[in-house]
Amino acid sequence: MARSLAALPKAELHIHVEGTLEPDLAFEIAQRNGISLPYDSPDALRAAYDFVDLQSFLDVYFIAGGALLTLADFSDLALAYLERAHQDAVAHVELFFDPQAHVSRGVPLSDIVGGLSEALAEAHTRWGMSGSLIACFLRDRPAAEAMAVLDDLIALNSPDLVGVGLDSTEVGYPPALFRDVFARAADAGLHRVSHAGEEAPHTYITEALEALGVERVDHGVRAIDSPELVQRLAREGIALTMCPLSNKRLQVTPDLKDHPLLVLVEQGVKVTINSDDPSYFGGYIADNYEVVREVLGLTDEQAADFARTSIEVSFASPSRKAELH
Ligand code: ES4
Ligand code: ZN
Repeated sequence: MARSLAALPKAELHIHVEGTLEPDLAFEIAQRNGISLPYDSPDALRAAYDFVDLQSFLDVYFIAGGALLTLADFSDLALAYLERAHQDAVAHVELFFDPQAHVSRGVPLSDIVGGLSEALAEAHTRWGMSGSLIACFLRDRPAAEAMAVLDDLIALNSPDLVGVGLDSTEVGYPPALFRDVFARAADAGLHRVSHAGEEAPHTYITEALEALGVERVDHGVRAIDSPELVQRLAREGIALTMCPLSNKRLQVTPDLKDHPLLVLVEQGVKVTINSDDPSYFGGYIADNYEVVREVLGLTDEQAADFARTSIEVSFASPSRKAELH
């Protein structure tokens, strides 16, 4: 009898808070804000989830995220996710959020961060969960805009904000565009991660390491195409935060039998299993562990190793990591 994957204490390290917005909550929040979404109902929104690639998903993701306006919206959204994550024994979470998607609509940055922080504090009180925030810059928008948002984030001085990332449309927007932004983030003592090698080739992963100094790579699927890069990731202990259900739904690996995560582990790369945008991709973190077990044949020991790795490569404090190991 296989041990319950949901019960393994684990960290979630690749989770976009906007991607946890379930259609019912999107409609509830839109209604109380007097915003009309371009869908007739939660079911109609769900019916629009017929993604063929990253862009077709992002189009829906940014529309639904347009319902979010107030500090309470961000708090309610994050707490709903954290409660769901708690059911999957997530003991530590690093929440990605896209500040530009909201400040561009007039939402104050302090309300976004304030709402997310409120939910993290509540999850700590209720379940002893630890958590922090990683602000992701939209790579298809100008680096100067990201720099201005970074300055505002630094000025907020939130103890919850531990890092910056890079997400959204990948092809045509290479990491080096954000070299100066990430250098400033490093100067401010922030951790650095980046999506890379999801739809773009392995060269984007190498560029994220060299131009941005990232400590982890989000997705990194295409690393498998470069033996030199795989060796480097293993040697330097750069972890990949992988998301199998996302990769299937966005046709990055249409057949999960071809997902490289176990081969990468065999080559010595630190790999974690995460959910990315669970409202959109049909499963939360334990579902992602489960599909890897089903399709790639994970032993109990391998499953426990993924959970242990997630805690090890997290940005939790050394004392928190010791508690969770
Ligand atoms: C994302 Cl799956 C994925 N890739 C890139 N950017 C994103 N933002 C939210 N989900
Ligand atoms: Zn992602």
